[in-house]
Amino acid sequence: MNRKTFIAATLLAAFGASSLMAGCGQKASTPAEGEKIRIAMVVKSLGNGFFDAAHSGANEAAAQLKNVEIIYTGPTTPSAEGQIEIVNSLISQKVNAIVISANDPNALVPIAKKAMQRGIKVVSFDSGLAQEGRLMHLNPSNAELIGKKQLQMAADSIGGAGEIAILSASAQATNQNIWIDVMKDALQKPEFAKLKLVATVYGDDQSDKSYREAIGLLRSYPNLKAIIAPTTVGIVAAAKAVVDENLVGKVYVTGLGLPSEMAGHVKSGAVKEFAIWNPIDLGYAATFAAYDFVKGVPDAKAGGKFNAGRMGAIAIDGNGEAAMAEPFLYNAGNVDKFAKIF
Ligand code: RAM
Repeated sequence: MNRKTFIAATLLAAFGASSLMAGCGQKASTPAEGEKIRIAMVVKSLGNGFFDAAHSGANEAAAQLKNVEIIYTGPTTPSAEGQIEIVNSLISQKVNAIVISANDPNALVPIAKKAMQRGIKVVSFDSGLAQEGRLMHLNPSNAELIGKKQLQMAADSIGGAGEIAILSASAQATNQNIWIDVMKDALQKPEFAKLKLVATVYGDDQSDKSYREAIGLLRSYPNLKAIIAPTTVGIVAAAKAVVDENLVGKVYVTGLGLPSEMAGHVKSGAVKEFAIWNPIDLGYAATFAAYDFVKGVPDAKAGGKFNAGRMGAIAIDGNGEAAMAEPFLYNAGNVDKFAKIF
């Protein structure tokens, strides 16, 4: 080997080794002043209007924080496997933070831990990761409130008594399962004693599957009075099924929906009222939270707080959870006004 080829070979070996190291094991350090911060928002699935709204909130936060890039991503259908693959690739891309709405509280923990070991700040929002898989979880609101409000809306729609069914998102979704548990507990209480839960089915936050499941409920339970869909995808599909089966006025749909997607179904009469929090604010605040963790702000920890920009400071409890505002109720009186926003 002459001198030139020796130098080239040495350089190549050194480069190869360092790029290998970059790919596995090195810890991302706190970004220097002026360095671009890359925050990946990993949603349950793409094509869901709720997450599109959260994305616009993340972009708003990025514009205010300056020097922040949002990488918006998610699987095509809501599966933990799809999200694991995505997080793996975000680790190789060495993003600074991952803000995730998890399709499963536990299945994603090992990959989230791997990301954190590499210095990536992992924050869950909307649908949580188990505590050991994230630094913080941002709830849209109090779970108890969200669960009970949905039963209350169902009871209001059907005069307080009758058969009800739940059309949920995917069977492992952290957020929906927490709310369903709250509903099942509340059904044991005297105030909801006349509501009878006859079935819980899963539409996987896919319009076609949700629609088929809703049709199945309507045909299997002829005395059904209400369908509660604690998912913005499911509630639209259930309302369409009620209209298509000519059951408007006999079966009412309620749950969590986006005013922009629900206005027509309030007009058709399939839905009297539904609820939701502001998904734009949720994405906005989650992005601010991730930013504080990336910056190593001392208060950004369990028992502390984070700066949520135009929303002020938000407290983080001892379990690393934070919560935003109460869900808001929509009906014929206000749905058109909010339909213009989200
Ligand atoms: C769907 C998703 C999301 C949930 C909303 C209410 O868009 O399942 O996680 O928070 O509904």
